[in-house]
Amino acid sequence: SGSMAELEAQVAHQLSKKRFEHCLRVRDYAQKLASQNQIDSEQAAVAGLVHDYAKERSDAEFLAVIGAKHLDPDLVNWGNPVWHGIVGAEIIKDELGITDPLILQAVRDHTTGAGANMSKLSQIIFMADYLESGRDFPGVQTARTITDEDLGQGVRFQIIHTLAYLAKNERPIYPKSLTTYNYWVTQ
Ligand code: DGI
Ligand code: FE
Ligand code: FE
Ligand code: FE
Repeated sequence: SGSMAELEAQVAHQLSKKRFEHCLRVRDYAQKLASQNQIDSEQAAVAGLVHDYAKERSDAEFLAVIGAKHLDPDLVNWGNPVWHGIVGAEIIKDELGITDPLILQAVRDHTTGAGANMSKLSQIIFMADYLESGRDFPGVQTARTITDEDLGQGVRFQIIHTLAYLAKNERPIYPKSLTTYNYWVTQ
């Protein structure tokens, strides 16, 4: 076990073709951002490839893992968008044997960020998920340019726009997303 090809096959087996291809594009974009930011390309590749590994699991499975691993009890009040990274990291650890704490934390942080506590690898996966070559939203090219200039300014751009989107659509905002906004908005 342990080769990139084997990991790729394991991820492919758990996801729709469409979501697997997104994971391959996130891996590629994460490697590009890693080289621009002097971060280990292999860690970025693995984290990017596996970041959505648990996205297609049932709510029942996430709830079981929250209980079995004694994760924050408030997590039961959220849903797949919040669970697939934070709870998904536990599933990745158990099923894929990934133990690198930086990789697991980057998976946990990939949807909501983590305020002041984001490693460069977490920032890279957060941005690669948003900017991978298949993404096409108004402003994506601006966001890519900003992120090429300054990774942290990319994180700032994304969290500002995501929070505005969630509020406009009357979606609940996970506290960690707010913490990320409050930290990065002043950067
Ligand atoms: O898994 P992906 O679709 O590739 O992307 P993602 O993990 O960044 O985001 C998944 C979804 O989570 C996306 O529709 C936006 C949503 N999201 C991000 N932050 C929050 C959130 N949803 C809620 N309810 N609250 C949040 O704070
Ligand atoms: Fe995701
Ligand atoms: Fe994201
Ligand atoms: Fe993703």
